[in-house]
Amino acid sequence: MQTEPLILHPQSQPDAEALRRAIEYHLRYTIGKNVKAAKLTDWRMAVTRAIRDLVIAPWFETTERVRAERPKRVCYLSMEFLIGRLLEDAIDNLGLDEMVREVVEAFDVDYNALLTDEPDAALGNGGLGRLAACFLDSMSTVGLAAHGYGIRYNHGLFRQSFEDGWQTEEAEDWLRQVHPWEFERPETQYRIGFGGDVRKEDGHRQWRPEETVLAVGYDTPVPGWRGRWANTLRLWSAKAEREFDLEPFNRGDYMAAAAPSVLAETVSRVLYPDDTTEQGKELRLKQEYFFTAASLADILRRFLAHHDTDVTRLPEFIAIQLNDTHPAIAFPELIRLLVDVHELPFASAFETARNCLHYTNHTLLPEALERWSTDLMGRVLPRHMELIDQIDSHHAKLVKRPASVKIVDHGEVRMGDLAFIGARRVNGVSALHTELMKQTVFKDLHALHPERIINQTNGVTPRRWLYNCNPALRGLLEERIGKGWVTDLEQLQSLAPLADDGDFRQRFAAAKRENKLRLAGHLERTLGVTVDPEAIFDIQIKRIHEYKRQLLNILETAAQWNAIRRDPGADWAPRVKIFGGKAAPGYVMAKQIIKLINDIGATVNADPLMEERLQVVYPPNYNVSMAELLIPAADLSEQISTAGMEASGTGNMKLAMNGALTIGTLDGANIEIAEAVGRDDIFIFGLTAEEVAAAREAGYDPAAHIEAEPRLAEVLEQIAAGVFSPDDPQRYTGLVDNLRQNDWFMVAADFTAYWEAQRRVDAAWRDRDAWNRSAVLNTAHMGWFSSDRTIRGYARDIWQAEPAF
Ligand code: 26Q
Repeated sequence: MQTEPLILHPQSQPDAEALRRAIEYHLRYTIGKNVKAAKLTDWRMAVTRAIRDLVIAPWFETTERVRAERPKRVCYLSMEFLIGRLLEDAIDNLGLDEMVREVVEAFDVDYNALLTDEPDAALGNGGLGRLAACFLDSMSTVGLAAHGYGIRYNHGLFRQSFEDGWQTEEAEDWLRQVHPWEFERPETQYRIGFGGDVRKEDGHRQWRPEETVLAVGYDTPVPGWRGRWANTLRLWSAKAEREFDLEPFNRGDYMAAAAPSVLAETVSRVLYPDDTTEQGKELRLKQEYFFTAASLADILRRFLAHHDTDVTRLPEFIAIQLNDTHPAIAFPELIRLLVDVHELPFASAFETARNCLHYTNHTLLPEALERWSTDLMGRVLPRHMELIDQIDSHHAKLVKRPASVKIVDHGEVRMGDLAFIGARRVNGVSALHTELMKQTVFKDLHALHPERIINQTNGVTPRRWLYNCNPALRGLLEERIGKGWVTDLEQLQSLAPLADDGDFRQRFAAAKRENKLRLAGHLERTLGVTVDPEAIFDIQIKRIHEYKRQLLNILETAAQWNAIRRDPGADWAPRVKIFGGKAAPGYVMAKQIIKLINDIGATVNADPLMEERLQVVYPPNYNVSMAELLIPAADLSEQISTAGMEASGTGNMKLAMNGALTIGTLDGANIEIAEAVGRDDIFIFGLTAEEVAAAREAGYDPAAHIEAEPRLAEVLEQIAAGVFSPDDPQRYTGLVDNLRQNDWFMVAADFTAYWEAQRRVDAAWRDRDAWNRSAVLNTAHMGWFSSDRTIRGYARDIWQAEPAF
């Protein structure tokens, strides 16, 4: 047997025999198994190593090219990267899917099982983390010199299961097995300090931390399309300076012996599972500072080594993007490095830092805006607390600001204001969201700095979210419009005329059907649930949040159950309502909503009258991989947030791109999607953001709406009476009272409009050919929502960086 390591270049496609040898080589020498003894995971590891070898050459070439040409570098700092699986993505990227399948099957290994054996890298909560992952893909595909920086959590987002319909959480454990994509960089270590005090030494203020933790870098190559370019994702892991104490060990006190490493390593142990702020948690602040400080130290080291010794030139070579306020401590930290280490005057440090930094805002929800008490900040980061005060007064000197503008207020540091003041550009993530930023949370700051806020509407990577997850549609597209769309998604436009071609519509519908059957098979295997592929697959997948209004969806489902029972003979459009999503473990109302969906679902599903009419399915543990299965199978996409509250949404884009029709409010990027696909091919309903604000202003009262809508009144009475929870009739008293008396998210106000929009959906479904035409047009008009477009926008308007392609 030939046992040479395989080092192939993607531009010279490997042949099947070389690939076979490479896999066998890795199985033997990297994994230490022979063909007879190898288990599925061993095979997966061996295949992964063989594929990883293929991205090494482009990775090194990119590094060389960037060294030589010195383009401006982009550093994307994000507390979350919700990546999902990497193997299939890499194989598809390199164009090797058929060959790898063949080779793997020749070893008598199930290829699909091998791909799904990989655990998801779930280092994020939802939209913000997934956006960061799409951006990594796009930055490599358009050829930007970029680094992602984040945290290598030992435990990603928790695993969700349902016990008697209630959410329970279990620790996620993706690093139990070796993560075969990463390279540990033990030589890339930085010492990160916490606590202590600040002293004056030879005229300089110097921070003496009380505690230090090492940040160790782990690099994952991020290949762009066809391996033309590859950037790096560098994740930091916390390590103790002193692993372990011998003295207590010798005494037999093993716990005390291990204490130093247990404490230090806690910093990167687990992702906070809350997608709004979990206010005031000391460990969270330490995580934020830990990865931000390590990333800045890394950026500065590289700049000094390769560019210049004049740190004021940093902004010419480096653009740093802050993904929300989580890394906003970067502003005082960079000033600290420039003033305390490089001895720049404060004003010059302020300007230098500000010219490097850019901040993306992802939410207007007041409870999600980060604030830290000055006590905590002063205790954990005493020098930064001083600098924040100095930043605040310096800003006051620079502009004539009203008294309302201050970073430190009522004993709290407002991180949004800190990030705004420290950034050269601030961006929102959809047109509406950016407007609302100007009118609400950043009104005063916007008046002082009117050029600073700009919009960059989100996008999603068409590689993962169309090409890879939807092979059926991919095949059809390749046949009719070629492959150029994969890196130039606007080419989907040329599908538009085909919407009028009956044969094409049939083929498009057949691809959708294939995806629905694939999902049906999965639900059967994993849950034992049978779904009818002829029904409308009506899908709402996202974190469970009151503003996202899963409640509106499930209340309408219950109303439909009532209506069908009253008139089972009517011509009902059959539906399968599919929900997916996790609730933050401490979010009591969200967990109640999950239970209510499961309770109503159980009642509906047990009713023989609902057969072939209505069904509710809620598979547990929604994650990136499940999204890849659900999205291509969706007929209807639920995007029904209270207008003004969803910053953008990105699931809305993935679903429409895959030919689902949207039922949605005029919120976030839904507005831009509606403009792109046209009002005839989308179901828009409900209050606008302005109307929501006006209704609240006028003293909104849900009671009037409930009274005017007997369908809703009936459902609320049923829930309150325990119809769906006979084992505990009082279960939803609080939930129903809240809807009747308060209803901050305006479920009652939008219920009738939603019900009517759903009946328009039913009617549209009856003319299947017209539906299919709309579906084609949705895909055809979604090209603008590629994250390649978004990234080119950031490069042009924010970073002033030049993509290579
Ligand atoms: C902060 C501090 C402490 C604990 C948790 C957090 C935290 C973590 C995650 C706060 C917010 C998040 C995530 C926010 C998020 O995902 N926002 C979504 O961002 C998407 C990408 O821009 C948008 O499409 C969504 O509309 C927005 O909700």
